[in-house]
Amino acid sequence: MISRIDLRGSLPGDLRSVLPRAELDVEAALEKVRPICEDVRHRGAAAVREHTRNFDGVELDAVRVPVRAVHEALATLDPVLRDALEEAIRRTRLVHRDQRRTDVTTRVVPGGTVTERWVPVRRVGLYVPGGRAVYPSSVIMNVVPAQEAGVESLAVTSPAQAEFGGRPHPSILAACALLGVEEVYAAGGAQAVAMFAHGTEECPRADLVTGPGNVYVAAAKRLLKGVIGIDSEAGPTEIAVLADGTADPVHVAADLISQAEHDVLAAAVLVTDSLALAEAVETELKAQVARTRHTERITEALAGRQSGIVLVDDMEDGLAVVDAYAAEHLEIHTAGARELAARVRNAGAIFIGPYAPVSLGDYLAGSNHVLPTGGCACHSSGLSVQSFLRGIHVVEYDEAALAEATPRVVTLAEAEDLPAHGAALKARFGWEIPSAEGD
Ligand code: HSO
Ligand code: ZN
Repeated sequence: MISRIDLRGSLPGDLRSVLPRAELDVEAALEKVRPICEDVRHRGAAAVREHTRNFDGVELDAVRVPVRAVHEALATLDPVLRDALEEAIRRTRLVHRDQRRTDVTTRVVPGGTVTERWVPVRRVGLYVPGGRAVYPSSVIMNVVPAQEAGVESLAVTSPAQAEFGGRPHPSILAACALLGVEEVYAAGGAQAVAMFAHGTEECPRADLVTGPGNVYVAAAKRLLKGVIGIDSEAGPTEIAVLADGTADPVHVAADLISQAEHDVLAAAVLVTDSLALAEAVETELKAQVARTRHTERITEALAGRQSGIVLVDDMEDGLAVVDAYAAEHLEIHTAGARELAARVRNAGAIFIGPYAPVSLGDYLAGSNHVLPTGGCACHSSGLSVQSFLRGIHVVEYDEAALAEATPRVVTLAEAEDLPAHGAALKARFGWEIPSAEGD
């Protein structure tokens, strides 16, 4: 069911091109979402309601969910689920609280300082998927870093669900209530991103939109970035496992299956130097997939061209492969896993050893589960407090420090044929270039 890619012997120069990966055609979706976004820009809430009727089959009087309904969802939440959500919030908050930044002032020269001041984004819209993917855990992973960053205005949107009276899934509403978020909208897809980007009568515009969604959400983010800030365009979930002969095939197979469970396009990749492990994992996959609930979806994900077992000669080659792949999640099941993990350059998150599976990170490790997919881990990080902050440089120079800098500024400005830049400094010193004495 899962294909093998044999890279024993020597690794190809362009490793990326031989590794399995899903192709997500965001470009094709762009043309579909463009008219929707335009419509929301021109007609506001009426357009959001109309597209909600067309796509979600729900007739809404208002896109905003009444605050009362948010609190009611919490009141009727199963207490065992409430306990699990509360503990997830507590652990996630612990980790994200430690990500807060403090302003740093650098004394560049006597009388001249630059301070980096960290300022939260004022208003953020958080997108939470609906439909098959009802993830109250994603509410936590988006809201907690925004709150810890000090974002003052937070709104959550999630698709309207016909079976819940046109509101988002009750567990989404309950998670919002637990986190103290009362501004919730029943909108999904491109119209929800456009609602945040342009604002409507019901929903003031936001400065930033974050959160995973389907290909239409990704396309709307791509189209509207500039009008609104975005996090990454999250694609289907990925897990890579780097394992040697010491790994337990039962764990490895279970973890590959756990992420394949998300989507037929989810990727599960095993990289190993042990043929015996590869064979044992194949056997385990067959046995475990048959026993799990979403057999069809998982079978399709594992058989897809985005998944595979990559055979390498040794762990050095294994490292090269996982770095080239740049997985959203990377598990390491090898002897000396921690040392190997320290050498990995590209991964959204790394999970070390047999007792740190990705599923723990999805819910309760304290780490964030909104992570870069599609190879973007080679240049981007997952969601964090930093995602909701801007670093503003505040420059303060006194007269003597500016005088000291003037000759060099004038020289650099002349070199760029921008004499007025130099003149702006000279104007302060009677148009003379102060001497650069004292260097
Ligand atoms: N593995 C997903 C997150 C998630 N898993 C939510 C369960 N619920 C992407 O990192
Ligand atoms: Zn997951």
